Amino acid sequence: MPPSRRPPADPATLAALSSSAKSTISGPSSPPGADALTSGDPAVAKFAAQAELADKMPSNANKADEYGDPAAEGPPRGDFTEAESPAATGSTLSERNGSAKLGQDIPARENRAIRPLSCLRADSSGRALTTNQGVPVADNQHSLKAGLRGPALLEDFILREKLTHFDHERIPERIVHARGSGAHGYFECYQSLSDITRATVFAEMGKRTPVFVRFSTVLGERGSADTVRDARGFATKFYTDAGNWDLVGNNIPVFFIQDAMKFPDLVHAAKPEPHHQMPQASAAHDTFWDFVSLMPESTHMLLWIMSDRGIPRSYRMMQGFGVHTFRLVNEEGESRFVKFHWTPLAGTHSLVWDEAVKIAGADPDFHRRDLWEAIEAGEYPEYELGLQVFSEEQAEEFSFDVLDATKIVPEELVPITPVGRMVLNRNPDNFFGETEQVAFCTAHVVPGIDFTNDPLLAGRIHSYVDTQLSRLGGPNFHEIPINAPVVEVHNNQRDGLHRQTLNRGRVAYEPNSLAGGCPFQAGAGAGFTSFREPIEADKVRGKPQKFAEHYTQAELFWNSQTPVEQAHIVRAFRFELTRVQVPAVRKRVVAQLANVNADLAAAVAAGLGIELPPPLPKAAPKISVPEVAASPALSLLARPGETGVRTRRIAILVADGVDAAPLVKLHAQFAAAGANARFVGTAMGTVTARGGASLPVEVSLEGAPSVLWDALVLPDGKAAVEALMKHGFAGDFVRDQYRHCKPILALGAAEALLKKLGIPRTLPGGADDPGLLFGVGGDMDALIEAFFAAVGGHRHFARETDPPMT
Ligand code: HDE
Repeated sequence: MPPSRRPPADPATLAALSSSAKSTISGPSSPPGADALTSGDPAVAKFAAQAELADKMPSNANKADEYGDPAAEGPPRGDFTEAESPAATGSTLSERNGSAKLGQDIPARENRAIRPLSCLRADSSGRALTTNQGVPVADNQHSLKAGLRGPALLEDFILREKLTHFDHERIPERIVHARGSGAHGYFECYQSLSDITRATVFAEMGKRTPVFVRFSTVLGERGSADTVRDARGFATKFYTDAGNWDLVGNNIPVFFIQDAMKFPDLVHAAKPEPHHQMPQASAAHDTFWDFVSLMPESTHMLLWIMSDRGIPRSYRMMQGFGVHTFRLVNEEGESRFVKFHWTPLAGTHSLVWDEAVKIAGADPDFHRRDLWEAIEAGEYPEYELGLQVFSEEQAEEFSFDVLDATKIVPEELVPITPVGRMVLNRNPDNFFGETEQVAFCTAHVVPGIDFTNDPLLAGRIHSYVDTQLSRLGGPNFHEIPINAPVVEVHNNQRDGLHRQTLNRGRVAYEPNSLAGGCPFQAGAGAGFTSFREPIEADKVRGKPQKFAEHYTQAELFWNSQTPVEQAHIVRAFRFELTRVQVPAVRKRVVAQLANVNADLAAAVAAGLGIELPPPLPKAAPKISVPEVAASPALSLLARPGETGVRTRRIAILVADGVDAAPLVKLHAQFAAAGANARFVGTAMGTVTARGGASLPVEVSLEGAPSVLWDALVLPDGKAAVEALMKHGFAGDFVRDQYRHCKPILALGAAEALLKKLGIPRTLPGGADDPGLLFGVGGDMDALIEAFFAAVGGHRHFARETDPPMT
């Protein structure tokens, strides 16, 4: 119905209008006339503007469409009218009175809350101390006292504010994934995926979307060591132009359990035992292995965790996975299943166990430091996003269920298509404000991305929002700057603890006519609509039969590992189960492994000094002919990466009497290649090289022991080598480099040091050790080139024996 403009009013009507407009109760029976809008009286103009706006909506035009098929097929956009005057929807006439605090303008149709984080960054340079109320603080050294030796006074609001704030600095840590590190960056789309998804991140080639990523361990407390054996969280918040999308994944593509109902049990079993709160950040204890050996669906993930994936070299050198099967939905409402894969440009690389244990003491912040340093150095970590896209019909044919989070979809079955890359190019300003307060939620999806019925995912959709209520203190955590989307937020949710937004106007409900129907429902065209999945089912508690098969993919993983990786898996099980005290639990785990592979079970049993038990009974037989029996892509060694020596840490050992020239050359060439080579001495200060020149020691053996370096250069110079031979820590340093299979370049006289330590020139089989290079004069450039290749190759496992011979 067209809006009605009333004729000009007589003086009495205008007078009544004026007094009513200044009252908050009742008003004239007839609507204001057209001249009221321009009467010159702001109260009358506001009153008239709102009346006119409401008049434009004589009924709820969409109401009939809320019922039956129309709504289900695609909700209509809400009926709305834009107010001609901003006064119509304002809260107060006095909004015209600006100040330094309030600002001067009326922010009609604008949402300032989405301003970039730069407007919140505080810089105190050149500024004096103030209280939180902005009052300059004259004295930050003393509390207020009655006399210099007298009692402190309760009146001291400055001391009390300072202590009170300090007393409340901590917030509850995350229940799981408490220990983490974050970085900002962007995601860049390779090509438009609009044929398969409406998600705007994938809308066009080259499109960049800001992201914040948080990597984490799962079990440890906030201050625990980075290098423990554990899964790693890999959570990405995409600040898209259709709202935030959180892809909250792990570095392992499967999970321990199949149903959210078991998550608290799993975490209680894995966390420190409740009576003595031990062990910290480790699953190597009775309750974990008791639980998982009674939950055979965990077997597949156990193999991943016990593999070197459980001890990554760096957050920059591990894959990430969305784990669940999700849906992509396009404009036509067509859905396809999808699995998300992140692959690091730096390749997939891990620590070795003895090294991981020692790093936990030498540098508990190893991964945090590595990420920070790489970004500070401009060596921005990069990951490619790949999708496995498949249809529901294809999934029906698989021998496993794609809704079962303990299963992968092998690449041989559905290839991975690269769709974009993520670059992490900015460290946070403030750990607490960004990395600690960031709230990832699997419920945060955007149009074009949708859930499947994975029962684990269903629980997560609830859990992540719920946990923030106590962790971040209320329902407004979306307003915390790191969590706020880059698009405007409009709804009728109001109030709650720590609310920041000052919603203008008196309308906080929908439908309304007093705000012209705003904010109105976006409708199917622009808004999020759930994929219309037909469901005909009984309400039950249970699992599909395909979920009952627990071992085929664990065997697939085992079959896909190289012999070195298999040996590491055996040792990891041996270590973990040695920590277990109850024999029945050890035996049960070995019986579980017997269902995966007889050699694996036998090797673990031998390591524990027990007889090989009969296999555990199976809930369902193994798949007799699985689609894929071995997948080389599941080996860590399948992805050496493209970054070579960049960011690798090279220790150049120095002592008085070194031959400086080749070391200086190596130092410079590594720096030029983006590596981090440093002179490491037995003590800080300088060393005097042969010929009298001095070399600066950058760090001591004590400050940065062997495990913190990726490769080692041993110097030439007889006096220096003799000094190093007499230094027990230098011996440990070299021995650990060798044991951990790292490249070593021994120049000239340094060969004697290796000999003294019993380090063989050759591999156990007698062949040359490709990670052990010797330089005896000759062509230094060729030697450096060979060493670069050895460093770029990371580890030289061919020299590894169990136990180590050196
Ligand atoms: Fe989580 N998980 N989870 N999870 N998870 C949390 O959320 C939960 C699961 C993962 O860096 C918590 O904000 C349930 C699978 C990551 O901030 C909590 C279930 C995967 C992070 C929670 C799972 C993950 C979390 C703790 C089973 C791999 C860290 C604090 C139904 C795909 C995100 C928080 C960050 C964090 C619950 C299972 C990954 C308690 C109930 C499977 C990477 O809400």
